[in-house]
Amino acid sequence: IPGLPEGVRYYPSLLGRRRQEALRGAVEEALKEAPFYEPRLPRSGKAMSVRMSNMGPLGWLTDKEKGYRYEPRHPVTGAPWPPIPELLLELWARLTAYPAPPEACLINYYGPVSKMGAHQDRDEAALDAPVLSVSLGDSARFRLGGLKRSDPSRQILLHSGDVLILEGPSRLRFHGIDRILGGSSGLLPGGGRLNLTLRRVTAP
Ligand code: MD5
Ligand code: FE
Repeated sequence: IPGLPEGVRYYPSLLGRRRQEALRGAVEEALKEAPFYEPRLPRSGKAMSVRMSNMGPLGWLTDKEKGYRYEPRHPVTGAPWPPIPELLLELWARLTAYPAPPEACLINYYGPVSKMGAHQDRDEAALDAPVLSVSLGDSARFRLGGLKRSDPSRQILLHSGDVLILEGPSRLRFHGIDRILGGSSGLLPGGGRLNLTLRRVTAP
C-alpha cells in the first residue's frame, strides 16, 4: 500500500498458513484457561459486539463500573491470564526495537457483524512503545484516521496473516474496524476474525 504515514508499518501476509495455524492453536489453548468475556462500555454498560480475552502478565479490560484498564486477572474466573505465545514474543523482538517485551496480548474475536468504533489506544503508560497487531481468519476493513477524531481517514483491508504496527508519531491515531468480510478465510473453524494486539503497558 503506497503512501502509508510515518509510524505505520504494514506487513501483508507476513505469517504463512503454517504459522497462522500454529497461532490459532496457541490461542485456542489460551482460551481454555481464559475464555472470552463480553466487554461493556464504561457508564452506559452497553455490550461491545467483539468478544475479548487476553494473554500475558496484564490484560486490557472494560466494564460498566470501572471502564478501560489493565488487570492481571480474568474478570470472570479471577485466574491470571495465560502466557503470551513464544511465536508472538519473537515477532515483537524481530519487528520492534523496543527494549522490553510486550506485557499484554489482547485477543479480539469478531463475528460476521462485529465492528469496533473509532478510538485511540491510550490506556498504556508506555506510549513510546509500538502496538503490534496480527490478523487471523476473515478479512476486515480497518479504518485509520489521524490524531484528531475529525481528521480524514483511510481504509486498509486486513487479511489473515497480516501484521500492522503503529508507533512513534502514529501511535495515537484514531482507528477502528468498519466491517468483517464473512467467509473470506477458512482458518477459523466457525468463521469470523481473531485479532491479537501486543502492547507494552508499563515503562520498563
Ligand atoms: C482489531 N483492535 O483489529 C483492532 C485493530 C483494539 C483495536 O483497535 O484496540 O483492540 S488492531 C489496531 C491497531 C493496530 C496497531 C496499532 C494500533 C492499533 N494503535 O497503535 O492504535 O481488533
Ligand atoms: Fe485500538
